[in-house]
Amino acid sequence: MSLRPASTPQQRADQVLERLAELFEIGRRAGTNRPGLGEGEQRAHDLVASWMAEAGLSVEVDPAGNLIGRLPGSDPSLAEVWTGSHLDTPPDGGMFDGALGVVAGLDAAAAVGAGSVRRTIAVVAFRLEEGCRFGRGVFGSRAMVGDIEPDEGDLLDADGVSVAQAFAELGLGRLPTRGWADPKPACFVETHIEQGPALAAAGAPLGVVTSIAGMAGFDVVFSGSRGHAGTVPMSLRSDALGAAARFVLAAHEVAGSIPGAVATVGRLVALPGATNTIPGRAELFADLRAPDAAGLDALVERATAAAAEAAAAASCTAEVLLRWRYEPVAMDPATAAAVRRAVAGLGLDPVDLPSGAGHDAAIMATAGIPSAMLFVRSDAGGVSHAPEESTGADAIALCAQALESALRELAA
Ligand code: HGY
Ligand code: MN
Ligand code: MN
Repeated sequence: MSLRPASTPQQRADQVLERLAELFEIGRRAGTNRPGLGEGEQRAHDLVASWMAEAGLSVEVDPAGNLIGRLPGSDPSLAEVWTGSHLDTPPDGGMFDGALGVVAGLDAAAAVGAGSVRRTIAVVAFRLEEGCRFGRGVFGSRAMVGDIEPDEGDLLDADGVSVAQAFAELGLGRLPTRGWADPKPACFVETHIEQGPALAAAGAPLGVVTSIAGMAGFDVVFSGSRGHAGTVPMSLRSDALGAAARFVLAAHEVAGSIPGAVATVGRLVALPGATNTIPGRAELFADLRAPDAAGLDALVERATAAAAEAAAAASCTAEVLLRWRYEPVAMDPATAAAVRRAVAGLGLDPVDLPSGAGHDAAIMATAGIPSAMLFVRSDAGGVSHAPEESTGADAIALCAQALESALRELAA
């Protein structure tokens, strides 16, 4: 959809929503399917690159395949102001997760206009933010700040395709081995749908993020004894799925006992997967999160102990493999204050809130780039990572204006 010169807040909101709807149709089934480093993400990058070019931004694809559109400021010697998010999605994802931050960022940059502020404004679409395809995400932002593990290219998806292979198949060459966010941007502002119920409960269309939760991801393998479903007495079984089931419930209980902590097992495989065979092996991935470091430590420690206890109770063994861990990180007070002023400038009471979801902003902040997040109210009970994810045109219109004024102040 070509760029109409949208001027009124409503016209801008309409254009943002039209673009999000166009992106939503890429890989559309119940929701949108744009797995990171996949064909759908690439189509989204190509579409947004065309919108950036139409808006007069210079377009670059960096060594990690991140898309960066730049609106020149009047003083190119100054560190840039960055905004953006990601364009990949979980399976059957919603219209707004990630894409809102990129499309609203482009809208706000275009509203600011070239040369009207001193600092160049860059709109960034980070590659492979979602961890669901390869078991680890925030790839583009981590690559940019030099935080890619040496063996990360070997991570496989469910079809046995590696990160390195998917990266090469998109024509992106070889995985980058060192960071390049140098000179570092002056700051980064990520706009994102809240993905929770807090803003709707507060009757607020916009929120300002205070901090982003810490999280740890584990592969857990339970090993028992495969056997005939009909001939092995219950007292003699080592049922690996039985151990895994105990672990899942124990992990939920541990998380429920730690303030703000959550534990999710979204993928569990019982092998050999035959209906009349006792599973000798069960493989699962545990996603553990907590708002603070002490909570995360307690959650990881107690969930790890729960795996051993669950295995022993089912006469099995457990192997717990840490795949990644990101510490909780605070948003930069000065950058967040600019976002808060922009929200207040619309006559709204800025609502401060933490983020339970992970974001590229966490990687940027941890790398020392002053970062902030503007949250947009989620409707439908805050549902996300699902086709029902939604917000209202009112919140989009206010988000566009708030982001524009925050960028004007930060890039002045
Ligand atoms: O998992 C997350 O929090 C984000 O959606 N990648
Ligand atoms: Mn997500
Ligand atoms: Mn996201």
